[in-house]
Amino acid sequence: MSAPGENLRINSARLWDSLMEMAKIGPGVAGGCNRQTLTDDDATGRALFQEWCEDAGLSMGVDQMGTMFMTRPGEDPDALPVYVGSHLDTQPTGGKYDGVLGVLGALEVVRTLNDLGIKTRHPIVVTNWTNEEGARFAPAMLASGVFAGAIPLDYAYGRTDMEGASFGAELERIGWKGEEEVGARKMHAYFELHIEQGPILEAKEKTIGVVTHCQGLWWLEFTLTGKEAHTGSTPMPMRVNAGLAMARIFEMVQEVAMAAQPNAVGGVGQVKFAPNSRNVLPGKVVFTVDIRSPDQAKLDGMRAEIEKRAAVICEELGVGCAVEPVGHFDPVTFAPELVGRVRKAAETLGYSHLDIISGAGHDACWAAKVAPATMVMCPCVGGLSHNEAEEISPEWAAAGTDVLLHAVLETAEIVG
Ligand code: HGY
Ligand code: MN
Ligand code: MN
Repeated sequence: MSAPGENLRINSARLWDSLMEMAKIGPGVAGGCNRQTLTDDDATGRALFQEWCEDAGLSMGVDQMGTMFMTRPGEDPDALPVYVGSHLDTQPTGGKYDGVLGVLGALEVVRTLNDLGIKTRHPIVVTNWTNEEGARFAPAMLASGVFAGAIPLDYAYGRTDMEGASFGAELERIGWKGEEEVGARKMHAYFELHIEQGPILEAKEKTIGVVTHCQGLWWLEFTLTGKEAHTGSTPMPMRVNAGLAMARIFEMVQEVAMAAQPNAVGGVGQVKFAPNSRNVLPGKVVFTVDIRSPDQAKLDGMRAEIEKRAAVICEELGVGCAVEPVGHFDPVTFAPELVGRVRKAAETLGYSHLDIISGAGHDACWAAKVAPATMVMCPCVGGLSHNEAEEISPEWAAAGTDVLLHAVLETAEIVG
């Protein structure tokens, strides 16, 4: 079936209004959002999304990880659905568009098809994956990881946040633990629209990112054990200083990532000191090293070097060192046929475009394990994301969703 003409576009004002409406739920303190997974705000956002979807004639299914599947029927009851989605959960100091554009852009695709009475052979399923961010419960992309069979359901249920609350208990508490077996659904294809979260598209003045790959990731959780002692009266030679070991490991991670350039990153976003008292040397320091690369050998090489050198650093300081991988996926190659449809859609619509490797991880990375999958990206201002100042233009949002519409339609096949 040929792709629809260049005049077929989404309703940009309706999309932008929906983005702004959703952004009011779990607002941040600086213009962004703090709608963390399985919080009451997440539940409120889910309810609003469900209302909008049901108003658009979609029927809801929810799996045991709380992922929401909103189905628009197709004309062929035997045809596997085309899934289109992303995530509504945000970072604690997140933006209004990370993930949300992909979920509400998918809903806008359906709303546009409804407006025009367009029918498709394959059903279309608008999807909101639970806990993409991994901010409250590691790892990131947790529900899509369980869906792809990469993460056991019980492991996911047992993950705990900084206060000790478990994923499973919180999912029950907010009333979004569904009945469906996770991963039982089969996909004809999966598309995800997402902001780039990096500076490339804006810098190169390209409106659409044609996402060919996504870099792989390791999240290595280090637990360093020192000796709690007085920061004033304990002589320097007597200290078993886990905080010092942490600092040296941070420096070393930076050095390893810089030595692995180009196409490698490494850093730490979260640290927990215990007892975290100003005048007590820490007995325990827990932090997660986040390393990524599109090159498998480089990614695994960085992991091996960091773990080896961290052990030496801790040995020298008499500090205990335990490492647990709490997040991982290998570099992803998206389905060339679907990537081609995204590129063709951008050309049909007259949008400048650039092939790009995703720096951030996405649910599409796990979907790609079980079905042909790909992504569409739009720029974001200054490449800034995971920051309340994250910003995109209505034009970029509309362009990305127009391309999503065309690529999805070519895959779901217009009938009648
Ligand atoms: O970590 C990531 O890349 C994503 O934002 N969860
Ligand atoms: Mn995201
Ligand atoms: Mn994110």
